[in-house]
Amino acid sequence: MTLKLYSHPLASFCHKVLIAFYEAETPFEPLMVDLGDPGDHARFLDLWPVGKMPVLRDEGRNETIPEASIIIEYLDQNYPGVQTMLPADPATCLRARLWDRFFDLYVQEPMQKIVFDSFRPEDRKDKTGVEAAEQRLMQAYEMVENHMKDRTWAAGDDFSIAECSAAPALFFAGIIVPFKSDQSALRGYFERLVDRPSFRRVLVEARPYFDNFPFRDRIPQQFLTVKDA
Ligand SMILES: N[C@@H](CCC(=O)N[C@@H](CS)C(=O)NCC(=O)O)C(=O)O
Repeated sequence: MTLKLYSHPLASFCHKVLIAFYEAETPFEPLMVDLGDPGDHARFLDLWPVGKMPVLRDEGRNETIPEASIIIEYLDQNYPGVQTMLPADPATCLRARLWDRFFDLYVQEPMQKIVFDSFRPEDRKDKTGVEAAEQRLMQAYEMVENHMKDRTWAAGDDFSIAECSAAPALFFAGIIVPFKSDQSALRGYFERLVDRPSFRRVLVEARPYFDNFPFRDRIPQQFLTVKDA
């Protein structure tokens, strides 16, 4: 297998790339990285000293590609499958890339901040930082609500890199800071994401690891029994 994806089934940034692989139906070999295991961690740092997953290793082209968005673009350029994630039309592509950045920076990052803070001992907790992250999530939800009022997908008519980012970001963030009951466009968008077979598959693969998620008790029942489409 020429494409190896260093990843973990519970990691939200890995979900983003897995969705792109499943949409494109591109074959690859998933290599699970346990950052809690010192040996695994050291080997992973050799590959990408930043130490963040996912990382793609393309043996055929002798390339190592980090960063989820860049991996998705690399796959589109070099291994286009049945569904491309970067729209061909430049204006639509720019919009897709904007919403990809939006979901990474303003949903994934604050969500990660809250998750990582939950692992800290009581006397090292960053209450102010967590409150700011919660505010950022609520602001982001309202922006998605306004943007998605008359849209199916964030950048246009087709599922794109924006949805690869949106699905895991909204999944984990929505568990921690729930969407408001009147945010119907956001809720509808999230339901479409969850119905997408590529993301359903990702959730099925993540389910055995849900116990490692610190907000496990808040995961809605529907996701504890999620099945492949
Ligand atoms: N900017 C990176 C972020 C990746 C990221 O934060 N990955 C998490 C897993 S979802 C990770 O590896 N965390 C380990 C750490 O921060 O030590 C990307 O887009 O790929």
